[in-house]
Amino acid sequence: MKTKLTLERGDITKIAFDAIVNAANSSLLGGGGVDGAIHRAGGPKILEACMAIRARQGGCATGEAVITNGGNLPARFVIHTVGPVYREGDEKIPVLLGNCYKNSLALAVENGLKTVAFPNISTGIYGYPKEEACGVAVGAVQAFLSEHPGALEEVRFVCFDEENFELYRKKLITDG
Ligand code: AR6
Repeated sequence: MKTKLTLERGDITKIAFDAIVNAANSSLLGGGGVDGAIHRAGGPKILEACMAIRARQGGCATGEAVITNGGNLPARFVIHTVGPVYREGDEKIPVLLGNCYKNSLALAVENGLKTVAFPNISTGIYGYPKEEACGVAVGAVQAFLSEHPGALEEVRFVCFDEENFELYRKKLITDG
């Protein structure tokens, strides 16, 4: 079956999917933005699991992803990925952002998960221009889905702000 690619305006902490993705930092110890919202809503079990991963592998590199329980969230798991801090003209930056989406989806498939929701990684505190980030995110997800047909049931972009929501709406209509 073809994977559904969907869009929602709202708060990702409310999504009852197999996994929601967190725009974390490499310490995995929480922060502001969506990371702060996920840890606040999910409670201490998520942080405990992040600390166990830190003890094992010393955090998470930019573009990589790790998985924890979902604590008190409606989602069963949280996939924590670390987006790049934006730097204009650096060719590695879009590659690293694309890796966040690709590696998060790969981790979901490895764990037998079927539904995954993403926030707009790097477009808040990390300063990635929203339109460019939208192009990278949609491109990376579509590439993964065409390479792994039927592996997932639904991938959803959850946009907190109106600007991102409109960009994704236009992009997803354009891409069919
Ligand atoms: N649900 C969905 N999206 C949200 C929510 C929410 N509850 N809250 C914010 N957003 P940011 P980054 C959107 O800053 O740029 C943290 O301190 C927000 O509108 O959360 O990757 C980490 O610890 C924006 O579009 O993440 C890192 O240090 C998007 O989430 C750093 O911020 C990403 O904004 C990561 O920065």
